[in-house]
Amino acid sequence: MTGKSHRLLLLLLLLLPLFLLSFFSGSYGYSAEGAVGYGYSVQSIYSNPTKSSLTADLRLIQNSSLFGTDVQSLNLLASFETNERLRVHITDSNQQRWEIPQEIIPRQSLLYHGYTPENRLYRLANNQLPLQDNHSLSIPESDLILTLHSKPSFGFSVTRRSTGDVLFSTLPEESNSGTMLVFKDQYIQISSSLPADRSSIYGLGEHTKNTFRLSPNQTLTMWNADIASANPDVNLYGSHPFYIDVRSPSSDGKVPAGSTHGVLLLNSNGMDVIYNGSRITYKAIGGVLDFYFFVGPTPESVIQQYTELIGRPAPMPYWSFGFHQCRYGYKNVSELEGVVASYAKAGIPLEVMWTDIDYMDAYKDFTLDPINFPPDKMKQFVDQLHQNGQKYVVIVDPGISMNNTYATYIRGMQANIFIMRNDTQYLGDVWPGNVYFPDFLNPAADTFWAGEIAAFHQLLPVDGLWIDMNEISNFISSASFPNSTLDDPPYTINNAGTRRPINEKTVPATSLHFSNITEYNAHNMYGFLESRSTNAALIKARGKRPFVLSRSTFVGSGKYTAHWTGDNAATWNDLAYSIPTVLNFGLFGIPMVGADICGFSQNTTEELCRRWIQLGAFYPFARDHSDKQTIHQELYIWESVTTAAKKALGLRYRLLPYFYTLMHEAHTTGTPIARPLFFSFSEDVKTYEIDSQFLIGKGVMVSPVLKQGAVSVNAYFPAGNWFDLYNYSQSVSVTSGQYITLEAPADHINVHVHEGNILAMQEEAMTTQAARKTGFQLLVAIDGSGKSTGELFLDDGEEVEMGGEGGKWSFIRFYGEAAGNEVSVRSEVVNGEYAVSEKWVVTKVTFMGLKQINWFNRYQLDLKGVKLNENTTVRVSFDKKGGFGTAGITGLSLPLGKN
Ligand code: MIG
Repeated sequence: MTGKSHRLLLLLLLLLPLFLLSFFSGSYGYSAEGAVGYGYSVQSIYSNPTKSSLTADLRLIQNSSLFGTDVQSLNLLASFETNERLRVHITDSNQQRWEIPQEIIPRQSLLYHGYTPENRLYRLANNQLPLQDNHSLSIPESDLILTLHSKPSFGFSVTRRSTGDVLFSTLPEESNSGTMLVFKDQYIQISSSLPADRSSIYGLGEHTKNTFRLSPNQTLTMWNADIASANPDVNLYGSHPFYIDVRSPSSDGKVPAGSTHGVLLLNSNGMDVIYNGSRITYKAIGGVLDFYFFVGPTPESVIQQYTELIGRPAPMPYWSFGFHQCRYGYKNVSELEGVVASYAKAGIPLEVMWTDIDYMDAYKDFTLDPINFPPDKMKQFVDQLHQNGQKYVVIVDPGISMNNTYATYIRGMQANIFIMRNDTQYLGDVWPGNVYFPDFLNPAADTFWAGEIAAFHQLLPVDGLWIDMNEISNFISSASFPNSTLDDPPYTINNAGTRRPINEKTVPATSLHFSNITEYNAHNMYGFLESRSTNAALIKARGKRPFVLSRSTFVGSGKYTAHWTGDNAATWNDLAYSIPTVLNFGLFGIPMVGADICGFSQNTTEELCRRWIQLGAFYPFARDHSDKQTIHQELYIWESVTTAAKKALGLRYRLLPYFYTLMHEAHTTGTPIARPLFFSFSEDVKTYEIDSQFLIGKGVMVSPVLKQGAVSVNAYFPAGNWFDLYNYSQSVSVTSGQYITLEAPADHINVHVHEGNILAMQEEAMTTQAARKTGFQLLVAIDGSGKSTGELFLDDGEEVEMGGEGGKWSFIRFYGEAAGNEVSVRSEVVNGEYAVSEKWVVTKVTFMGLKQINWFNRYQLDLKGVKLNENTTVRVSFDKKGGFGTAGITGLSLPLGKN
């Protein structure tokens, strides 16, 4: 190549990004540059005999040149898979395309049969005008209606029957080619209009966002990447092409506030999702269109319906709800021992000690550094932790060091389970240097992985595994194959926010997995597959409920793993942004989630760390973690942090039975542990924008301080009476939603319980094991109508199944009532034997929210049916300000296992 052409090439390369930028900057306005597609016409429609599904043939209207050749004919299949779930699947009618394998996310198979001529609804005769009428699919049992439209070209809409609300509509606008269906091998575009003024959209991860509700004019890219979560608005470690749409009321009053549906595009390929308020546009670079619409109509029911499809969240062991301490850079066993001892000395509960890659010998998985973390000392250390009732978790990275003296590597080669490229193992570069990556699509890789984990567990009885770098993260970027449209696809997704090539710092798209599945297609699923494999391996090795923490996730990962939000920074913004991310993962079916408490990168400060542990104490997953170059940030380092941590974690530990019961609820129904306010108060449209507060379960609201220097917090209180969990006689009562300024001195975080809830709490302790031995205390917050309810799930905390058949567990429902001069709480027990055998008892009952009745007169108290003993005391107090009475009865010993 001559110098001149070199320069020309360089110039072109420099101009290309500019060109691309200008090209894609409009969210869907391609008209100036030429159409990206001209849409499809509807050729025929068949309904199946049961009338719960239909198929349609679509034919391309006109070829377009951008992003490759158009697929000429498409087949659409729509079906009501359940009364709550409508699926719309569109693919090439002549050729099999990549779809997520059934064994990865099991789902109903597509029924492309039974569509006989008698069932033909419509057929376009030769040279006829396109279909004039719209054709609908509906079943009486479902509130969803699907309508196929044909003008100006094919589109479909999904409507809620009961309200007439259009939920999703891909009807193209004639003047706007960005709204046409485009279906090419490597570019699929579909766009739905949205009622901008009534739609609140949440989800579409993984991204760090400064708000939980998505604000208009943004591109949400999905391509798993090792990009620090401290970077807002760019694609991060996981991909979740799922959103929920919470609707505000329609002006005609037909749509009630909070009417919610969910939309999943089940597609593992890289994509951009463009949201601009009145439109959502998908641009996927492969796969098929496989939409699932979840009818709701509540936020909670949408997530139940979503997780019914993708898999319910894995049960997490009881201990994992304790506090975790980690750091990148712990030097040796003695340092670990020192940290554990310092926590004990400071009186801060520490449940789980962690170690990052430092423990390994030259960063080789399943090895121990012989000098700093030698096997004998490590074994002693872990045994000691176990004797203390504490746990130990270590990190494992996917890259296996390419090293002929390394047994794991040799076994991996023998099993032939590494990802390939160009007929040889793909060579990446991560911590150990040269590495090969296990291909978790290969069943033999599961066997290999299970073997390695079992052997390591023999060496060191770890309690869980932390799987990092599984995007896959790679320190090098390998060159593209010449003219490969996989390595360099025609449409460039907005990777890293800079349209960086998809191959950068990962395994190249032309790499091959088991049965020749390309990395191009499987990329976003790697972390999911590793989680699944690790989960199974831990069950095999330990025979107990596994704990896996994965950085990379995909649709359905919650079935196998917990998640942390990755590399945040020790900044006040990162503190605040952790709430939207935690809430999003609840929507994604991964309820066990938390951010690195006190911040990962950059030096934290005493004040930030103090506020962070106050918030972090209420993350479902509560772990302090920091980067190697930063100052230490264990909670005992600063006195004020110690004090705040004890207070916040103290309440968390008292709430452990509540967290664990929520875990059970999440596992059985999918409902998140940490929830946005609108999950309980969807009729209150003001809650749709709240993301500096959240709920634990139905009725515990956390209102953290997120601003430097603040000693008060302006917290939103939905209607009703709220009781301060640190001071039961303090209540906030609002007849409609309202902001209230609360005091938040250095050591304090505001946590309130809403009327109508019963919390089964225990006492605080240094470990979850010790806390589980304390008496139960029922906190009964009576609501305006004199009622309240609560639940409690109990098992040993680590049997593999949670609440399974024949398992050793108890489930208790509590019902509180206040009427006239009487208050009561009673329980209904399922499987009471287990709780009885554990001798769990209620030692205290506190009623809150009692109306002004004659509580002053102690002598009128008659504890009907309550067996008193000499320890029983009754304390009744009345909060004159709020006008509510509190009655506490202590010294009880009521067996939990009995009604
Ligand atoms: O290249 O293992 O997100 O939590 O401390 C960085 C070292 C690798 C990234 C993880 C972080 C962890 C770090 N890891």
